[in-house]
Parts: sequence; structure tokens; C-alpha cells
Amino acid sequence: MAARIPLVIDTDTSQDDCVALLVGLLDPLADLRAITMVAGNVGFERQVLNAHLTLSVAGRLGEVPIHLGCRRPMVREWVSAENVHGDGAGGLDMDFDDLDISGQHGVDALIRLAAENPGELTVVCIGPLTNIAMAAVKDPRFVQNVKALYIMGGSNNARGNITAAAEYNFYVDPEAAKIVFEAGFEIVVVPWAPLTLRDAVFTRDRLAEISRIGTPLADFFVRIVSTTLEFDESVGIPGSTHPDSLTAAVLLHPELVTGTAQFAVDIETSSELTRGYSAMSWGVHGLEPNATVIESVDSQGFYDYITGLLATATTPSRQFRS
Ligand SMILES: [Ca+2]
Repeated sequence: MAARIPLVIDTDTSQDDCVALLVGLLDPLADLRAITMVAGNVGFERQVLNAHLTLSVAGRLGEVPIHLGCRRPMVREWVSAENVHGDGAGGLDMDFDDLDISGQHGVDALIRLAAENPGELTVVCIGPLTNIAMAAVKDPRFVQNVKALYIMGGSNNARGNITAAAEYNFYVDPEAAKIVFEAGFEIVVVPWAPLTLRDAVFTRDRLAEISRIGTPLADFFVRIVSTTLEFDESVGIPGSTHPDSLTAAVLLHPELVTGTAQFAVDIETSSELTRGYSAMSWGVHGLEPNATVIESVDSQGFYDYITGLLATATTPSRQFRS
């Protein structure tokens, strides 16, 4: 078997973030060293519960450290996406009496884990980039110690989701995103549009197939995506969207990627109208590229990969209440 890939998932855990965590927990190629939490989609405390739910359904509660990171963006007020995500877990609940949370702050955990094995750790960044920017600000060696950042965010000269111009993660903390893209990291970007909208949508037919799998993981998946599915359909997207799990998947399985290009990516921070807009220059503007942007993936291959993971038999650590 190929060598396992050491990674941390930096997440604002709701819906597809949970699926990305399952990728990190279940794929034999993944060596998930930690989960770091950042302010994003839903209330911070709820995100922590959602991560616990996910570890539980995978039968791995208590096995992967959860570090709490930044509780708000660097400069701006936090902006919720609860209108899209609800509680982020489709109303699932369980006994949370003894939360399993590491004492070390998420930013310090990122710095430490990267420094322990310089050049080996990849961070899958599927929330606002606050923790990553703060780590780079606190310890500039973090930039060199990290092997790569796989970032879900932005839109490649295409539509936004929270505004006409901006994708949510970059909109919420545009200053953090700007710092990260200017810091010198090795960066791979999975943009929300057009990539996710074309190649990572699970239609109701696909979701029905998944619900027939019958494992605890498949049941969990169908339940947690229900809220975003309804929102996505209400705005004309023909299914649930999976940018976060796609980001984790392409790290472990680059064979899923069918098209990439080098871009100079910069983030708008001074305009109100286009706050968080990701300007992606494709090489004709005299700018030095700072990121590899994924332009297309094997959509069926990605779906098959996720359904394969969901067919894994697990014994949940705790029973859900719903
Ligand atoms: Ca996310």
C-alpha cells in the first residue's frame, strides 16, 4: 500500500465538513493527526458537537484530537451560514456529557504538528482561513513546515454563494484568506464554482442510492445533508454540494483530478460590494502564480469513492438521538 498521508483537517464542522472528516477517518491512505476548529458555518459550540457526532458514527470517538481554534474572524464580525446549514447535522444529537477536547489551542496545534515533521503535514482547510493565517502570523516557520494547504474556497472567475462575488469561506474572513495566499504556502485550491457546481453535486437519485446502502455511515450522510439539500434546490442546484469532502478526496486521490492550472490568487478586502472575492489570474496579467487551482474532477469517480467509504461497516461509539 502507498504511504499514508499525514494531515490535519481545519474545519467549521457542518454537513459536508462532516463528510470530509469521514474521508480523513476512513480512507486507509489518510493519517488524520488532528481536527482543528474555526469559526464558520454554524455556532462554534455546535460545530464542536458536529465533529463529535462524526467521530462517533465512524466508531472513532476519542481517537483523534479536536483542538478549538479561533472563535471569530481576524478583523470582522462573524457571519453565520445557519440559513443554509441549520445546525449542520440534520437535527442529529447524542449524549455530549463528556466532550473530548484537547487543551491546546488549534493555532498552536497546527504550528506544533507541522514543526514535528517539517515538510510532511498537509492541512485540508475547509472553513474560513483564520486559524491558518494566525498560525502563519504567530510563527512564520509554519509556512515552510507545512507541506501544502488544500483549500476549499473562492470561485474561479465564476459565481459566489454568499454574495454575487464571494464564496462563504473567503467572505467571512477575507483578511485571513489574503494573508494565506500572500504567505508563500504551497497551495491547492478547490473552488466552489464552477468546479463544485458541475462535478460534486449529488442528485436525489444518488442520495436515494446512498440511503439504500444501509450502513450507519450512509444513514448519517443522508441525514446530515438534508438541510443543505433543501437550500441548494431552492437556489436551483440539482442536489447536495460536496466541496469539502472533494478537497480531502483529491489530496488522497489525485487521480480524481482531471484538470488543473496555475493561478495568481488574491482576495478582495477593501470593497464592500466584492468583499472576499477571489481574483484568479490565469497567467496573462504578468502576475506570479501562487496556487494550483483544480478546474475539473472525475465526477462519477468522486461519487463512487464517497459511496465506497459510506459502505464501510462501523460500530458507532455512541447511539444517536434524533
Ligand atoms: Ca466547511
